[in-house]
Amino acid sequence: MSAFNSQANSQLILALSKGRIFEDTLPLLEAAGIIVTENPETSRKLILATNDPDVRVIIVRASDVPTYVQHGAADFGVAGKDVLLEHGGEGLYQPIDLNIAACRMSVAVKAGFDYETAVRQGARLRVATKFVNTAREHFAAKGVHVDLIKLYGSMELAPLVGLSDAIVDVVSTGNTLRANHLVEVEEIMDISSRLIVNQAALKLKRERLQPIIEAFERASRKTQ
Ligand code: PRT
Ligand code: MG
Repeated sequence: MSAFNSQANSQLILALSKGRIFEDTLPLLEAAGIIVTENPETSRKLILATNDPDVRVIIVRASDVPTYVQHGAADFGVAGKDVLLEHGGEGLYQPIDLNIAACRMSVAVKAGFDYETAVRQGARLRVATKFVNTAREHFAAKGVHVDLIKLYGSMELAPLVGLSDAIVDVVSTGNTLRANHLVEVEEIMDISSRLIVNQAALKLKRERLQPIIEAFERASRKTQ
């Protein structure tokens, strides 16, 4: 069996995205006695070593984390609820909300756009978003007809150039919306990141994974 085969029972691979999720996960890893010894911001490596020769971290796009874990290419990972709702959660065990990378999913429009009237009049609303599943469900539950426009980033631009009437995006400080003259007109849900575990790995590697899950749980409770 190759050293990289994640089914080797003592080897663990953790999938993280660079930036806020990586940074907010470091203290949780430390609580489990795991120190990442390389920095993804300065290294070009996509597989990072830790102080534990059996534990490695892979760096992937935030929206790819559930895919790596679902297929067992990573044993566990950390992903936002926004990303998990789009992925669907198939093949994933989600034992804990880590309460990190907190934000909210909201509807925003250009300042001056009369959202209430547009919704009430029942005209089709053009909504640009990366989160098409969440947006579809939100507007369907309200009985609002929407044309969804799938984007992969910079949603804030869409209403400014007439691509859409509204956007559905995650917001934390609201600075990006304000800088682009957009206003939040509806909050869809609170978002935070969860620990996700491959269902087969949970059974085959329980001895290694369980103490880490418990340490994450204790540490994330403390920071709440
Ligand atoms: O950047 P990339 O396209 O690779 O993917 P990503 O944006 O999904 O990844 P990343 O690392 O930026 O975010 C990872 C996770 O962090 C998301 O899935 C969310 O669950 C969570 N999170 C928390 C956020 C934010 N806060 C956040 N503010 N994700 C994105 N943002 C963006 C937002 O899209 C907007 O463009 O930051 C901008 C708004 O920030 P404010 O502070 O100006 O409101
Ligand atoms: Mg981003």
